[in-house]
Amino acid sequence: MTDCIFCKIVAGDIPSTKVLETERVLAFRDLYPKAPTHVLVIPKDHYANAAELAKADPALTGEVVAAAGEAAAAEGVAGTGWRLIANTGPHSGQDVFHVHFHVLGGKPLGPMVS
Ligand code: D5M
Repeated sequence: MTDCIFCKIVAGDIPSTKVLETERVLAFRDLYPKAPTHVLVIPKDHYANAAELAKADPALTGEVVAAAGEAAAAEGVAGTGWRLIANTGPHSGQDVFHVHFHVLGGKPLGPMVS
């Protein structure tokens, strides 16, 4: 998608700090981290949200979730624990409409919803 910021990151048109990359998945550091560890994990192909991704390609959904675990390990938080979040739609506060899973960790994260 030409107007999608994460498609531009996949294409290399916008810089990112990569954590890991596979044939179909990219993980990179969030530009505005909400925790000491904050990585975004995305499929390289464009889907608007997690529900669309899961419906269209369950295998790719699994690859993205597996990559989230690998990204957590690569960032050193596999042992202390981490949170996986996919904001979906207006009430969630989703800002970027290329599905992305937030990997958050590096400190006790507290309640999930305030
Ligand atoms: O989260 C969208 C996330 O995307 C938010 O945490 C900021 C992050 N973001 C936005 N632009 C960039 C770039 N260029 N690099 C890295 N991270 C970025 P949402 O769930 O949609 O609210």
